[in-house]
Amino acid sequence: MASLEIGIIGLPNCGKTTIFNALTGAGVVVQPFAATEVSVNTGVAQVPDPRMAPLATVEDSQRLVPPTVQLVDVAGLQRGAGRDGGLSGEFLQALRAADALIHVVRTFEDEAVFHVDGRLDPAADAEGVDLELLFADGALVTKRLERLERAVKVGQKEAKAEADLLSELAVVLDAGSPARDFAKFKALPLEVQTDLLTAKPMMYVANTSESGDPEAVAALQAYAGSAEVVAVAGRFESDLAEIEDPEERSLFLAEIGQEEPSAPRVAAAAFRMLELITFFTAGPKDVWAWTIRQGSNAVEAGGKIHTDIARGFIRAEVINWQDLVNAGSRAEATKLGQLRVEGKDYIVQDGDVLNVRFNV
Ligand SMILES: Nc1nc2c(ncn2[C@@H]2O[C@H](COP(=O)(O)OP(=O)(O)OP(=O)(O)O)[C@@H](O)[C@H]2O)c(=O)[nH]1
Ligand SMILES: [Mg+2]
Repeated sequence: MASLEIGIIGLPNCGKTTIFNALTGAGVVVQPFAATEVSVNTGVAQVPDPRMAPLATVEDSQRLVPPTVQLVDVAGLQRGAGRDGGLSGEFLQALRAADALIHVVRTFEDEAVFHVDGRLDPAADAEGVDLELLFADGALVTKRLERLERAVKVGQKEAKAEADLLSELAVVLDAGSPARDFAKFKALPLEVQTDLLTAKPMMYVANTSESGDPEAVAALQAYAGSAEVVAVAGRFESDLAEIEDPEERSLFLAEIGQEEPSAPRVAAAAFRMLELITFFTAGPKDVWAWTIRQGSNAVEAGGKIHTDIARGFIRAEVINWQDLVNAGSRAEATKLGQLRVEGKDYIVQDGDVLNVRFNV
């Protein structure tokens, strides 16, 4: 899997670029007005993992290599933008390439910041954007059906089969359900599966004031149902990202009662929705965090590190990161019987520290 790509969507001026900056520390200029032109910021966010530092202490490692996620920040989704094939090409392309979406919803109150509807209603805002995504998918299905029409008329079986599927999907979308709820989704052509925006895993980020806006966040969660909602004090944290001194940062964070920046919480939620887990390799050189799909076996995990490791896989020595940290050293953990030897079929667990033996 190439580097994970997450698209950031939301109404104009809800704070997408601010959240992007908070998560990437990229320092992209934010606009106090609703920008209408399409612009796409791309940045790489390191995903700090609090398990890495204690591992580095045990292994006396010189550096930490956290996983990274590519974030794509697009201009605000205007109401009606998804209708009549309205979403512009660059915008759609950027979103369709994404593996998942972060939907930013404004919960902060600030008279000085323009809101497209002049009022604060997080659930309605979220629903409005979700509707535009549905419209965009509806337009995609319609276009594809039109293109298939001729082939269907002359009796091409494959075209007919796809057209039937698409017509069923159109009914689902018209009823207001996302494409991910379509029972026959997996039967759709692959490129359709990836292009459908409402099929992408999506989580919400509430862009809050420093107070955390508990009521507005609860309202958004009520709308979001089982989807995750993570609250981030966007402006505060994007200012925080510019402070370099760690001690000063801690003091700043303590002001809003947080121990650490929100990036790890957002990342953890994103990993959950994408069904990804993290395993580690650790030694004197570095502690490295690797991201793999839930349910991957030891060979697949090894392949993530290097293709040679998958090819020449012999066995993996495995220990849970907490057990290793508690034991204080590999030698001690071995004495305690916590270091296991596993074969190819071992299903790697989140938080495993792996040492893969292989020959080439
Ligand atoms: N008070 C307050 N203002 C914020 C917060 N987050 C963003 N803003 C302000 O809201 C305005 C818009 O923020 P952006 O991050 O540019 O919003 P955007 O969603 O990227 O906007 P477009 O790209 O134009 O759609 C800026 O003036 C920000 O400073 C916040 O948490 N609190
Ligand atoms: Mg922006």
